[in-house]
Amino acid sequence: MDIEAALEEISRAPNLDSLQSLKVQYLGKNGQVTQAMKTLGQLPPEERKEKGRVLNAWKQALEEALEVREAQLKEQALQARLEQEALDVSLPGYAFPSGGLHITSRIVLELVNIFRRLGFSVVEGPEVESEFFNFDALNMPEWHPARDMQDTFWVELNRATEEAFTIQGPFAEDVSGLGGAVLRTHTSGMQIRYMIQHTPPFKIVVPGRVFRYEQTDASHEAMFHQLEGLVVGPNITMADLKGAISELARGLFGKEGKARFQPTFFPFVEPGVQFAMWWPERQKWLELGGAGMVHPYLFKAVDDYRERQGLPRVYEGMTGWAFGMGVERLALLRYGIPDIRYFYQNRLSFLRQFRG
Ligand code: FA5
Repeated sequence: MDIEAALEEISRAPNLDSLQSLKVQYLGKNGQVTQAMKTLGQLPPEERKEKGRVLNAWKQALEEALEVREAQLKEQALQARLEQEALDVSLPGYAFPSGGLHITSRIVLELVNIFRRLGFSVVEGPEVESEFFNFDALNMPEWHPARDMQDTFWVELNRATEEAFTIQGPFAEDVSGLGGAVLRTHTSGMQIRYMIQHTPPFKIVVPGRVFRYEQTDASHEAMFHQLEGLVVGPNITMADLKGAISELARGLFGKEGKARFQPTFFPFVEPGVQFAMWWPERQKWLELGGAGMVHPYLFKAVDDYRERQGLPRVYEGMTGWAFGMGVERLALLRYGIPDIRYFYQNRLSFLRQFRG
């Protein structure tokens, strides 16, 4: 056996498998060195000693060479894997598209923030509303012609819808007194809900979605948003209402912003007005909503309800004003959007134009 050639072969073994076969070939049970060692016993003693020493030296040299090569090969394999799995942290990242607030949400926030600065609280109410809060308590009994102004989606009652429009907590009552369920046609029902649960004075705004069974067109949607305002206390006057709406106009349109009021009718206010705001940029008036002094009927309906709950009457001698405005209408006019139906078609090319 040529030990030099064997060591050379081991040092060049291309991979761990071939190294393993070399190990078997020389040092395995039937390997060349092992076999040679087995024949030592047949040799004469003086030869045996010398041959034994040589074979042991070979064995040791082979083992060392195998070990060195194995370490080299393992190191090479590790390097190859590290290179393959390397992560180049200097590569530019992927640009993930980022979302933004919907144009309606932005306007609602803007409106609500103006009122917050004026000391109003912001509250919200249920979208499934009872006939009582949406109509009756607002001085719109079933036979009242004003109900025709708001074509209504009726909701079939089940536990979930009942829970949605029942006043919770200490005010919970048998829903049978509240009539049928509707998708609220305006946010004005929250005037009643809030008054039932609170003692004046207070000032609130109520943003929210409302629904009407409408033939849609460029300025009418079946689902849109309103912002309701309600201020109640002793000696609240129409002048306060004009002041607040004018302040809103300035908040939205800057120093030149102003408001205009024209008489109109809503069953839940007396007197009633519709209001418009001056848009300085385009030099024109924008019709935005309705308002007026809270009708005494509402205070009576609320106190009657409270009395049925065993609560004191707190609205006698109070006055108040309320307003309700269309959020999308404001956006349409302010941004010159030609059609209200764009708002909820989820077309990104439209929505992206209003991302902040
Ligand atoms: C009301 O809903 C009254 N609740 C407002 C009110 C509140 C008056 C408090 C007095 C006191 P009206 O139906 O006019 O009123 O609607 C108010 C505003 O909602 C309208 O001026 C308009 O801006 C918007 N609006 C009404 N119908 C639609 C519709 N189909 N699509 C989009 N906006 C609408």
